[in-house]
Amino acid sequence: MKKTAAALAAATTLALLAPAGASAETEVVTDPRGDSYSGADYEPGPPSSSDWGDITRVVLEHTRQRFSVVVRLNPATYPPDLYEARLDTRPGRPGPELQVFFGVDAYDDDLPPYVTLYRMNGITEIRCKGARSKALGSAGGKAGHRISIPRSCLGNPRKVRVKLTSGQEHGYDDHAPGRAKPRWSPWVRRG
Ligand SMILES: [Ca+2]
Repeated sequence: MKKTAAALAAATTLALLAPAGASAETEVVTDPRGDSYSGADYEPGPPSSSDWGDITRVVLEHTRQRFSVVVRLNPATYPPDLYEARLDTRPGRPGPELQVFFGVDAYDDDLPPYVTLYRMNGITEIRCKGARSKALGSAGGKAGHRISIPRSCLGNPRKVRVKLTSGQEHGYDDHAPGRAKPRWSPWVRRG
């Protein structure tokens, strides 16, 4: 018994001594307040500001078992109809491999929050048992949203980066990171 406790203490000490950057598993993306656009941005002309889906912060967490995305919204804006996350899981290959849609049903917020995964062809859905979706705050995700996906559904990648967009059926609201165009987050290694 004593031996187990000593081993545990040693392991804890080693974990505490490990350099912080060696097994980075969390990345935080901050995005400006007040930079969400109306869906009319597809029209020519300067973008107009929107009261919808203004992302302020995204936390990406990559553990041995799961990959999670936590989105925080500017509380002065309404939750978007949906979020789209493009996931790049293969550093050696151009472009994202996966497209993930999540959020709360725009017409029936009594339905449970959803998360669906597709290959980047936009057609093939990846069945993912164990993917979780949760609206944060009241009023259908007023504070933001959290999804958590088993790594096995992503092909057990060593690292992942994300382009996140909030939007409506007719257009996008906000990108994080990125303003007029989405940009990639930093790579998030498996912890
Ligand atoms: Ca924003």
